[in-house]
Amino acid sequence: MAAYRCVRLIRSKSKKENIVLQLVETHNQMTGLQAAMAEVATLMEDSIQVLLPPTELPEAKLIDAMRYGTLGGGKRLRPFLAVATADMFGVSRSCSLRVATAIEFVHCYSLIHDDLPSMDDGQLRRGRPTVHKQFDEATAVLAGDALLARAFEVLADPDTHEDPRVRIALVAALARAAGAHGLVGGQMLDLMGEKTEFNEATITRLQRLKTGELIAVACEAGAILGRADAPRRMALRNYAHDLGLAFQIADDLLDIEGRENDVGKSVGRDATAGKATFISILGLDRAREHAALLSAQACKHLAVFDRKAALLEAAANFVIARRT
Ligand code: GRG
Repeated sequence: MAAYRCVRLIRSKSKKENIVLQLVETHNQMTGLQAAMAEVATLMEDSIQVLLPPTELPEAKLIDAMRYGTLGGGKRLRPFLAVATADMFGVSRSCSLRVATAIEFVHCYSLIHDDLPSMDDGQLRRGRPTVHKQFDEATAVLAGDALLARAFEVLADPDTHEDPRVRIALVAALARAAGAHGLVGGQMLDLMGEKTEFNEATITRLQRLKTGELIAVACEAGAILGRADAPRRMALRNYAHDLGLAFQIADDLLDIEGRENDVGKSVGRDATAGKATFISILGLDRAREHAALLSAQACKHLAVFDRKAALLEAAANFVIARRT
């Protein structure tokens, strides 16, 4: 409230005052976003606890590894996007949180598998030993597999939405994003990138598949749940497309400039593996500029939603400013 009054008091009179006004608005936007992301992160912990309860069955070790790989960490960006877009269409939180959790299960599965010795051989994830370090390699493979299956089980459950057509649309969208022309296809290109020199177009495709498709489905899921019309669904896809690429460039920058303790995972791995990234092609400065451009472009796609999309706009600014 005080910050709002402050904005009103300094209504632009000069260039300097305009800058101050902008700074205050950005600060307000980020504070609102942080609160909203923290809220979703808390709700996600509860939702994962409910959808992945501990067990004393003989396969408890597998469930423990799934819980270890999903609970207690991460920015929960994809769940936030799913919940925020669903909120825009007035969808109940009980539905959107189940969808957000399913998407996070797929994300966590991909991180667990990406960290395996046969892939990136990561030792640290979300500030803790990776799943294969904490348990063992075979358990990490199985935990990832079981999380992927659980994601679709959750979406197909009538508790997620009463209309089977909506549930099928959600299953189809997540399957597409997770599959050969999504996450897994992107990971394949990523592995090939260690031995092949990719041009900018192929790197863009790699990143769109590996990172962008899951971010896109998180945004689209809210629209599917809210039975949004085609133009609104397309606007969200376009927003997510630019957001995903901006997010990936920020991730590449963190891999070079971030400190392991802040980022919570091993850094410097792309350069060590000789992988082509946006930075190896564009250089640091142009990559940073490109990320800022994509973030601004992402916001433009939201015009159709007016102030309803304020949190998504803030998220586009957040992904390029983040330190973790
Ligand atoms: C193994 C099928 C398979 C896919 C792996 C997700 C992925 C594809 C690789 C992860 C490696 C990586 C660093 C990708 C870049 C972008 C990315 C997905 C970063 C991790 O996502 P964040 O920052 O992580 O949202 P948190 O921990 O906050 O959830």
